[in-house]
Amino acid sequence: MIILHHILSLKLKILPMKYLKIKTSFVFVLAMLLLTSLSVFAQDMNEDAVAAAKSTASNINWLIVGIAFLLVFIIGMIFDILSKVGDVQKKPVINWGKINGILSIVFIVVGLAACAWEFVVHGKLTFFNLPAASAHANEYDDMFMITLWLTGVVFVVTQILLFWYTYKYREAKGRKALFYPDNHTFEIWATIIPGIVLTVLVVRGLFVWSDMTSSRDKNAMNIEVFGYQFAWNARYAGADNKLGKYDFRQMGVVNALGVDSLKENAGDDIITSELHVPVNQPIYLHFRAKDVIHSAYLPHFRVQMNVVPGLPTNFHFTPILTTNEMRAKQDDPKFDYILLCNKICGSAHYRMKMKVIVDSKEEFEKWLKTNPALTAKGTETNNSFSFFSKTSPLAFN
Ligand SMILES: [Cu+2]
Repeated sequence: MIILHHILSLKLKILPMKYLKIKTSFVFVLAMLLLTSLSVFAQDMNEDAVAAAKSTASNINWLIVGIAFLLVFIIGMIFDILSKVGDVQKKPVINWGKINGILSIVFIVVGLAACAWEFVVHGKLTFFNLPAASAHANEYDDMFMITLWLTGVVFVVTQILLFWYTYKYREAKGRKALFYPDNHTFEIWATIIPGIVLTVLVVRGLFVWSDMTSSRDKNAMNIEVFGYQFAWNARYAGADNKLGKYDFRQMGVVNALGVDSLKENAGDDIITSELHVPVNQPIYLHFRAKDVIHSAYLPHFRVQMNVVPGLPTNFHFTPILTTNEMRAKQDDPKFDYILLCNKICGSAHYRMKMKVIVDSKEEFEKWLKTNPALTAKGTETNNSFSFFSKTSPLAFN
């Protein structure tokens, strides 16, 4: 507590010493602890999370927590006594320069080790461990890895230098700081090199992004992805490959998507709760949200787009491996592609996901015909329809 009191008052200069008594520090820490625990419980948690939190709480060994607090308190007392002894002797007993220098080295070693651990252990949970299955995925991954390596190397080197020099030039008796205000040559290069590197990365990113999101392909299959608390629907454009108009005033229990089935292009639309897409077919996804901002995330296809109420967004991609091909490739018969919500959109956000199945074009047409169109007339049109024979045959071969 005394150390904390020193940190608050002297080291961080948050408050002058005379205004901050030890008791005040104690109350401050207590208030912080209380607030932290309150904010944890204030979150809208589902039942599983509440159960998990309760079991974690019961697993805390309060005796160890108490001993730890006591240890910190004793160490603080020792430092306080030593510094008072130094004051009386008019010669400091504690060498803070040395302590801070050593702590810098400890910090960088432990910090970098923790970074490495994080990469090895949790790196597996990121999408880089997920196989890629879209036409643009390889270029996207490539770009990400180049940026990660470049920034990673710069991060490690600069942090080591920063903490090493903090240690090397720590406060010591008789050492005087060198006044070194500027070095133009160094500053010019330190601006030009990162400037060029960042420009190359950003410009390449812009090209790849515009390529990924543009809708130049007129033969792309139009599919709407509709997000709401807490599920997804897909709407297929049917025989005309044109999505029918919708009106939010028509949204209700029966017509969840608010599609006006009597309007032009709408009758043959098909609404499903699974997203099937044919392989090697350019897909043009149109995103729409009912209530709050969601984010459609298809990790295997390296696709993510915010789904915003009142603001249509879209994304263009071509799946290149069917679900069955990917199952064989991964040697995992249970493998499935998935669409997840990647925006914390409410209490049941965690279950907002939709299965994605990449079919061969025959399988896809067969599946689509098992789903009814919005109107009986639309169903008739769809049943005699093959998307592939009416659009460019070049898309498949
Ligand atoms: Cu959501």
